Amino acid sequence: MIELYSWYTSNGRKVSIALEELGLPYEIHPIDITRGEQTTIEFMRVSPNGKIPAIVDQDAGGRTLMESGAILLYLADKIGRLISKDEDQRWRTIEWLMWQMGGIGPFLGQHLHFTHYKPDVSDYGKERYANEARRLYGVLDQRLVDHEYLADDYSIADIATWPWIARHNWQRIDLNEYPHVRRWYVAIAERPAVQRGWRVPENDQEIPMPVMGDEL
Ligand SMILES: N[C@@H](CCC(=O)N[C@@H](CS)C(=O)NCC(=O)O)C(=O)O
Repeated sequence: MIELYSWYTSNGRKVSIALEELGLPYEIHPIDITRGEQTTIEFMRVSPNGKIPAIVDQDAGGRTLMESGAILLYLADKIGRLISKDEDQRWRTIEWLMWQMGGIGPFLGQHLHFTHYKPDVSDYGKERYANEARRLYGVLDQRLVDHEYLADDYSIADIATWPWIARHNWQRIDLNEYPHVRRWYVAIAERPAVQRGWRVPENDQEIPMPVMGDEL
């Protein structure tokens, strides 16, 4: 049994989606980050950085893990799915997973901060992170021109990236400008495991769907 400490955010949803995809039994411990529950001593024993998501694997002697990228790799390796056994493909998956962890997550996070949450504090911040957000969407679109998924087969790299793209509305990004991202985004949104993972911990948010313009 995996114990999952999480909240319904882009980083949190990566892990609930992966657990649903892998069919691993888990118990959810909601950590309401809007009420500061991530800073309790009890939670920080599991996640010393004081951020969700984190897990405890009771089948592995109570092993704790923080950082969504590490958790996704751990879960994929534990079950032997969502990451290829082929060496080239395994490294391709890790490459795009790290691109998400170092690019999409931090920079779309800052972009959301300046554009969605605090639109009046800094024009410089707004412009800087909007430019980087558009650049990253362009990189993703380019990768998906001739790859169905980031590392060819659906993998933890897609699972890490998709919940951030699910906030395209808040990021004021029109997915019709990135047709390959839109195709990939919709395909993943339709997966039942993704829909289940989206609802963890229990919440009534709908998965945002792009306004469908011309089909590819
Ligand atoms: N690099 C971390 C980032 C985790 C993170 O930023 N989590 C956010 C929610 S999406 C959080 O816990 N925020 C609470 C806080 O910053 O106090 C990961 O990928 O796990």
